[in-house]
Amino acid sequence: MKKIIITGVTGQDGSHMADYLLANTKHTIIAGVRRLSVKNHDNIKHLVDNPRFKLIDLDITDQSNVDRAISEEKPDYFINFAANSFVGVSWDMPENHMNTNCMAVLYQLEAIRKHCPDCRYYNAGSSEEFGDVVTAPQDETHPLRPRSPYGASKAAARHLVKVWRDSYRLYAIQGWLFNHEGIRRGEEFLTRKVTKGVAKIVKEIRDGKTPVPLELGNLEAKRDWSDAEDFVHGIWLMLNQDLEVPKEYVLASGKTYTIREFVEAAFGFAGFGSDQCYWVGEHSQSKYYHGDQLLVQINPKYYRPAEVCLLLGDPSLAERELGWERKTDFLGLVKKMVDNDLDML
Ligand code: NDP
Ligand code: GDR
Repeated sequence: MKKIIITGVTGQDGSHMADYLLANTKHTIIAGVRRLSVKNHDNIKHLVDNPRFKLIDLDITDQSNVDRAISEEKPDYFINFAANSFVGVSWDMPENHMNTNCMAVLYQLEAIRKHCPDCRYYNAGSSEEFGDVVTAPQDETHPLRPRSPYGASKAAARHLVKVWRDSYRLYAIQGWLFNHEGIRRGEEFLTRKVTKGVAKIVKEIRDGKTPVPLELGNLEAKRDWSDAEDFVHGIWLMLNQDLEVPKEYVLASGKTYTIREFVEAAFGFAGFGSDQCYWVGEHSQSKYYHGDQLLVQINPKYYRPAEVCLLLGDPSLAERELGWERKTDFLGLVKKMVDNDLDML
């Protein structure tokens, strides 16, 4: 039985990883949470009575806190999902992104080097590191060309992980994960904002009210979306390679869709079929109607200072070398999220 520290357990990936490891291994999960005035433990409330699930206070931006947690627990694995993960806000708080997504990684690597150098370490890397892409699909050889302070913070962390891996022979890796979503996705991210928005419009119409249209930004960006539950398995495979020097992999679906296509699919699963709906106008003037009901309009405040226009990952190396597979495709993911948000009405 091994000890696994997971950070970011109140978020989407950390909570799915805790579920996955409790169900599929006998290991103990040490779940790092930061203290907040109002607890936001919804994603882990089903785990708190599990004797293999222990909560500890862990703010990853506090070096002494990180050092103490690692020296006291001496974990066999450390999985770092904690981050300021919202790209859109990273221009407004770049220092926060650098501190949380990059400096905090340095604190973790140093503490592991000092206290438990055999610990296997994973940091959550991102397709946002590829940014202004030069080839499609993007694989492990694509250059790092971030377009946001968030992407830059993750790219900088990647270099730190490599330097600590090469210099101290740590089992330290950072996969490149393309967008992954699900019913625990934060409500400000595009997919969940849309599926919650669709459910809200369904309710307003059901209650005989005029629906308040959903407001979005750039509809033309393309993303490679998968189900987060498929990804935690891939991360665990990455952490358990039978190699002295571990490799880093891309996890993605290999398919890409525009924001507009996500919106159409989400409304479609709520009964607003594309045969009854239509777009009017272009770019910032785009509007989506069902009959004379306005469903979606653009609010320029959701445009970003610089956009990643196309993300399309090539997961073939992970499939071939790790034996990684996905269960849910794009439409399955959209349906699952819409059904969940309709059920919550
Ligand atoms: P979420 O935003 O859902 O979760 C982020 C987590 O980080 C939350 O639990 C949050 O805690 C925690 N956190 C933030 N700051 C701190 C801090 N200072 N100390 C301790 N914990 C902190 O992100 P996801 O689950 O979606 O993503 C997980 C990781 O994967 C992130 O690093 C993200 O950047 C990366 N990633 C995600 C992708 C995706 O599509 N989901 C794709 C590629 C990479 P709290 O609840 O207290 O706010
Ligand atoms: P992303 O996710 O930036 O890809 O980062 P997000 O869902 O925020 O944006 C996806 C795309 O949708 C466009 N968009 C909007 N986005 C939001 N949030 N809100 C809107 O109203 C809106 N309208 C259009 C965006 O411009 C963008 O093109 C996610 C995060 O999980 C990161 O942590 C992770 O590293 C990357 O995925 C891979």
